[in-house]
Amino acid sequence: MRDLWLPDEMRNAPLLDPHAPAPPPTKRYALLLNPFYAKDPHASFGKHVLTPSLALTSIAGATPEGWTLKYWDENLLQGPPPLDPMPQVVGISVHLTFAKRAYALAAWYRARGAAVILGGLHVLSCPEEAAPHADALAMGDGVQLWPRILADFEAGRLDTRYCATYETEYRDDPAPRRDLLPRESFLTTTSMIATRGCHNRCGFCYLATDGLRMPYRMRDPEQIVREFEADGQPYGVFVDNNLGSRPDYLLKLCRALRPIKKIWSAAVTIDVTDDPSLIREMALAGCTGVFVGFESLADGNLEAAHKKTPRTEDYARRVRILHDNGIQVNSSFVLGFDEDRQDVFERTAAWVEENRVECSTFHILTPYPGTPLFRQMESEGRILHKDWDLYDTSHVVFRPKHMTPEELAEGYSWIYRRLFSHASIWRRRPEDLSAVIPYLFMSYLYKKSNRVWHRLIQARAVHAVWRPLVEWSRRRHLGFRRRLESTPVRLHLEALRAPSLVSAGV
Ligand code: B12
Ligand code: SF4
Repeated sequence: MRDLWLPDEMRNAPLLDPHAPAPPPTKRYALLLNPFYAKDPHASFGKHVLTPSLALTSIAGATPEGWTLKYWDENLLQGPPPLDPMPQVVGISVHLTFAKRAYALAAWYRARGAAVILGGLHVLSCPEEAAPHADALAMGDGVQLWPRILADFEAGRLDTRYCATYETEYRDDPAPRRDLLPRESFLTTTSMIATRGCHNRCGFCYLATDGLRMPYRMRDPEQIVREFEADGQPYGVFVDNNLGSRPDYLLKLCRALRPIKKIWSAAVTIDVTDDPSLIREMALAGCTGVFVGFESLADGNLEAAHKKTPRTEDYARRVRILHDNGIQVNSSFVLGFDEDRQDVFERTAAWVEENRVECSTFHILTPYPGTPLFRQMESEGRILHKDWDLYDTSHVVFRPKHMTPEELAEGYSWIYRRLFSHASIWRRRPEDLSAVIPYLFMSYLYKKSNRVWHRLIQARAVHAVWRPLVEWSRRRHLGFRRRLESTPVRLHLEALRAPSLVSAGV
């Protein structure tokens, strides 16, 4: 595979000095940590700083009064997390790809007298592995558990495991504490989540993990509007697994968002286009881009993964419905399914270009522990190793059926090179000439500027540089909306296309 530029700070976590001195823990002071993970040099380094995860800010919202909190995300390249003042409790979010780092951080703080609580997806999938590294595990919804954990800690009766389901009334959850985030480090701090769960249960998705019960839950649209307004940003990102799982809910949400005149993007499945009038409502509510998990262009792969989705031959028409409403598409594909042969890379790239899909994200098929896919691969003896650091969807960790692991890795590298190339960016430019310049601008800034991203992140200048561009996109979108409102619903709207942040992969 070709050697791509990856500076040391993005490849290796900051050093944790084993001898670093620390004062005694400060009472009722908790540190919330998002651990480092190595970045994929094929993709944009901007990805992490577009919008933060809501895991820690959500539990922060549920913190009992009297506690002081600090938020630290190691991926913002500001060095190791602080030891002074020394927290009494450290809460760490654990995903598969940074589990090892989370355990190292846990050991560092425990050695200095802090109690460590581990929570997050990986703790739920692999509790036995995580347990020795923590004073307590939070399994499942941390918003329910965090106040209980802190209360038990204060009372000196901390348990080793706390389990929660996702079955409480979602509307009763407090709003996430976005005020704790370093605003200057993210393009937007307004990550939002309106729903939890998904109507699908694809065999490769973490939602299919054994024992994970995540029924579909929704917040009131008015709560979302209030959160969006309160954070004061022009652009928000919905981090829901699938904002379109319940079209009736999405319609209500769009109607509530429309008056605030902000722009947003969200992940949806392509069946959201079953009703084109819903897509128009999304556009009128400020949606400028969607992230769509197409996963594969082979129906057999999707059937084997149990993904309920329209036939792949209909994907192009559906992309057009989104485009006609000024909504740009970031298409997400998984490579290495059992029907994929060596031509999958070329065919997928050609489809993306032919349909002028503005941005694409690729993932090497990765069997997450606890999922049906993992069980299948393990029973077939196809798992190559269990080094979770490499389960990041940019490394091959299983033996593909019709390729060698090396061929899959090279194909993944090739397709990113091709889609991030000058020629491909140009081929996919919008048909509407007035949208070409903004599209090119955003594409180059996102896809071809990793050296710039590296500097911006280190200098904490991401927000300052992007904010004017985001505001400009919002204004252009408002102009587009006015024209859309005055256009009969069934008219072909191609000429009205507005640029969006999705051309930048947002
Ligand atoms: C935002 C996001 C990102 C952001 C930020 C990631 C980050 N770590 O900071 C970006 C874009 C950078 C990103 C990148 C990637 N991501 Co991502 N991402 C998400 C997304 C869309 C939202 C996360 C979120 O905010 N959820 C909402 C919060 C409230 O829910 P939660 O995280 O489950 O947290 C709750 C509990 O788990 C618990 N909890 C969590 N932490 C803690 C800690 C404590 C102390 C306690 C008490 C409780 C607790 O309480 C929380 C409240 O209920 C999720 C999908 C999703 N909707 O969850 C995928 C998801 C987490 N990502 C995923 C993947 C695969 C990736 C990538 C590997 C993909 C890629 N190749 O680029 C990379 C690698 C990054 C990495 N290693 O994390 C997978 C993870 C699968 C797994 N088994 O680990 C997910 C689940 C998507 C999916 N459906 O497959 N991602
Ligand atoms: S549609 Fe997406 S979020 Fe839903 S189960 Fe499948 S992969 Fe997971």
